[in-house]
Amino acid sequence: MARVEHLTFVCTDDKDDAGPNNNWMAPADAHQKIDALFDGCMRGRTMFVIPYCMGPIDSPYARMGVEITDSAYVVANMRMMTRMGSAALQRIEKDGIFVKGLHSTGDLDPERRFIMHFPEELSIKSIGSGYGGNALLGKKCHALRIASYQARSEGWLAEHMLIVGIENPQGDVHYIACAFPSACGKTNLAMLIPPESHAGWKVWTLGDDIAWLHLDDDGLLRAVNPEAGYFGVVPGTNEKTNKNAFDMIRSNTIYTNVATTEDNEPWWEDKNVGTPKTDWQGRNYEDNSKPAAHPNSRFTVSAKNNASYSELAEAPEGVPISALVFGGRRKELAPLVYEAKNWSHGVLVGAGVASETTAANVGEVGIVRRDPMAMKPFCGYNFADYWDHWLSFAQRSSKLPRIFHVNWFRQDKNGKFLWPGFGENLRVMRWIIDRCENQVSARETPIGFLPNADDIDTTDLDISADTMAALLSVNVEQWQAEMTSVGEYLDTYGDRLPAALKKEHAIVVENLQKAS
Ligand code: OXD
Ligand code: MN
Repeated sequence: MARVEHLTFVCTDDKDDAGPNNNWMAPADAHQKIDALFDGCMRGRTMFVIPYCMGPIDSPYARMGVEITDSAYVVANMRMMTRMGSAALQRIEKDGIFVKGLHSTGDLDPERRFIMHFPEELSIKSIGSGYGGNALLGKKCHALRIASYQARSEGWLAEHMLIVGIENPQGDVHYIACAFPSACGKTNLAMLIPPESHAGWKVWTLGDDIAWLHLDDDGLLRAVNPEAGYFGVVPGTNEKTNKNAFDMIRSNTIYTNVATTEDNEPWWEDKNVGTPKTDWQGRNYEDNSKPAAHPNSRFTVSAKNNASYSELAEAPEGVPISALVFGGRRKELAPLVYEAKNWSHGVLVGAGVASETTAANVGEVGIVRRDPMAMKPFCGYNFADYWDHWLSFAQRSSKLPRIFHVNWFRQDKNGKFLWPGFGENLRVMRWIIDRCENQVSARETPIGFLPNADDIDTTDLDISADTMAALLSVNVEQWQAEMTSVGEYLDTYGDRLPAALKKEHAIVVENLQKAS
């Protein structure tokens, strides 16, 4: 029902290349261990061979893979989530290079389960789990862990980011890529429906989970979405929270771990239609104290089902990115939005991302953990080297996008959300665009640039000036504690930590000290 980080390994020759952010095993030991589990595991089953392409089929940025699996469920999902089949096979024949993936559901015993990555061999072996993130090898395993490793040596970035196009009433479109940890609303933001107060605005979805970012010949950062579908969290999806998604999953959709109604319709918490008869495990649903659908139940659907799907999602050259946005789920501390002072500071902002854990991973929910660039579970190499790679972009282009941080999840003392979220997040995205176009000034604070009180449009929104002030405040003492914690975290990367990142950290600490 979820990713299993404790059973997920990056197997590089040198342990330090995997870094403290990954579980590591020597490649030979890992092969031996997992091959023993694979031995005979498909006997009596059907073996499927899936050639697939990540990215538009004719894009220079697209990458190929072949997944071998004994799960028809995986085949059906990969058919929606990737460009799979003969076109991919032809491109593999042409390119001659592809990621090799081997998957079996095995006996589903958690004691006999591993998800292992061999970035130096461009291969993946996964056994014992049928969960999307562990079994659809094109997604997290290939498009993030293996691709991030390749991207470093080839000079690009593979990121856990949605890509969205925001069109103003004059028809200008800005493309923005946002990295939020799992189950923090990436799919909702990627498919946002402008509120009634925003007549004439349109939002176009390019991707809801992964972005591959390349510098083009002019120094612009361009993004393609390697995926062709969405594997989204179902609970909470309804007419109000995400109408595009709600409409999109009415047909040709695979539901995983949802409850069902008497008529065998899928049901989930906050669907607001129908009543569950059977829970996600197929039991009669009687105990109302527990959710009927698993909190990480999912839909899989082709991107073409989405009414807001952008045609440019198929463009081989991708789209130019105006802004990169990091975010997390934080009850307190992080303001609604702020802008990094420059690219290197933005890398520090990304490295300091933290979020309360969700049901997308096995383990306790609601604990704050560091999730740099929302890539903690997905970076296929040492984070210290990854930050160094991010920092290096400043030497390669003077046209890099600006970097921002958002937090939709601030709460008051009673646990009530301060910001309405969902479609209203467009108001924050507008400020981000205004900043990129040099249309508004901003308030300089020790942690970055914050909006002036009037620059976030709150027309028709039932929100008081005090609440806005709380959302846009920087509590120096709390931030000092935060920066101490960020510093301690960064120090766990030892000598490999880039000096430039340490310097950025020291600058923020000093600015906070001056302000206190
Ligand atoms: C996902 C995740 O499934 O991030 O996209 O867990
Ligand atoms: Mn994700």
